[in-house]
Amino acid sequence: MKYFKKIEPIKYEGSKSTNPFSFKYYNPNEIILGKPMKEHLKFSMAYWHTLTGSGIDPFGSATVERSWDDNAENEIDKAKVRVKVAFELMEKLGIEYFCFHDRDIAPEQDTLEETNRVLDEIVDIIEGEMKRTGIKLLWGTANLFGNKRFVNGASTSPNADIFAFAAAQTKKAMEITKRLGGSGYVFWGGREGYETLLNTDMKFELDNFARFLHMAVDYAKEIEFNGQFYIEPKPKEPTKHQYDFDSATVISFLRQYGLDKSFKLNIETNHATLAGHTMNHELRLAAINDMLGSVDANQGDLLLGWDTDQFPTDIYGGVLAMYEIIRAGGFTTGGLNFDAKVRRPSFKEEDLLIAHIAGMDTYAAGLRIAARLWEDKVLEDNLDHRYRSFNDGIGKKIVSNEVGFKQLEEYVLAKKELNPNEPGKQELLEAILNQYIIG
Ligand code: XLS
Ligand code: NI
Ligand code: NI
Repeated sequence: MKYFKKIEPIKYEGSKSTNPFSFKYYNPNEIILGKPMKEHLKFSMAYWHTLTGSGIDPFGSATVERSWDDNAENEIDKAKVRVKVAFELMEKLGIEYFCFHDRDIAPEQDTLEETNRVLDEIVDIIEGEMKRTGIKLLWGTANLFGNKRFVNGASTSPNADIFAFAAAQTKKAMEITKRLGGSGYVFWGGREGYETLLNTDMKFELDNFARFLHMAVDYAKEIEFNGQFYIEPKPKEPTKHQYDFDSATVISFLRQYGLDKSFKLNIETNHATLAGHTMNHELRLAAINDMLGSVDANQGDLLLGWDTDQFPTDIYGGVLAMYEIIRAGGFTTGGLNFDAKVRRPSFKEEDLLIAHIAGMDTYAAGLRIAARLWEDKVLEDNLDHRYRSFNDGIGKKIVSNEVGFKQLEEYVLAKKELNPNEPGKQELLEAILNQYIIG
């Protein structure tokens, strides 16, 4: 314990506490809906933003102050120190999971062989820290977008050698994920998309993308990696059009290529925003298709059109997301991964703690409120009432597939007057939701 010496492990102090280094709503072992809060929420730290985020933006250089980086002699030493920092930070916060890309934990070297050797060295240290602390790997992934070789995509690149390189890199990332006992592996199509159709064979690229994923499924079987595969939808950025646009697009792609039994979705709030959807829409769509896997918990700025990856502080979104997760029966292999970075002016080391506390409290409060909504059956009772005309009579015949157009025409002609429509009660439900939120 040496990088955050001045900060005690973060404790739950309740909503009246004025201590910035305390949880106001997250009380890890408090039982909600029959299980501890920490099991509902399964918080995870994103290694890339937290350990490698520098505060750089298109207009300015790094801003963050990180004493551990300054004291390291070279990039490999830096990577080694960061492992210790990461685990100390998670211990202080009581975060029990983390996620990483291969290139966040270890810097790329001149050859793939050398890169993998350095990667193994860092994985050794991570494995030791996992044993020491009991912290687990939620998912691993490969960075197939940062290096300039991926300028035209990875598995959708027009260059077969790049496809091959992406496969080799993914193979290794799957191996280290297995070695670290990861409960999942994410495919986020970093540059799997296109800038202009003038130079793009869309069908060929999509076929290749599916070929790549089938190879991954085959290799997982071969090495007995039993973790869950996820696809993380995102509509745009870095390419103008990303193939994994949103939940609906990904689900239909997986079905078309016979991959739907092997994948679930990792849904990110900011990506939902960019796709023009709410997060709860994306979660519901995944859930009703039995594909709700994991969540990248962050938020975007509605006034900006890019992936700002802010820590989630929007309570309304937190409630509705947790409601969908409860409704879907909770996480199994997945969790809430803070794919979020501190703002550029939040450059102090302690800001890393403050930001995570804010995100954890937002989802913890969201869980508390969503659990009450769920227990009181506020929305579910309204649904039962709203769709009750399908419980008997002609409605029942429709849902049990007993009638077709001819019988329905006969029914209408005989009936003369249709049952009246009822109001949707949107404002009432929104007002009730406010009552639950404000208390
Ligand atoms: C980028 C993605 C990325 C994935 C992992 O927008 O959110 O961080 O979660 O590759
Ligand atoms: Ni993400
Ligand atoms: Ni993102």
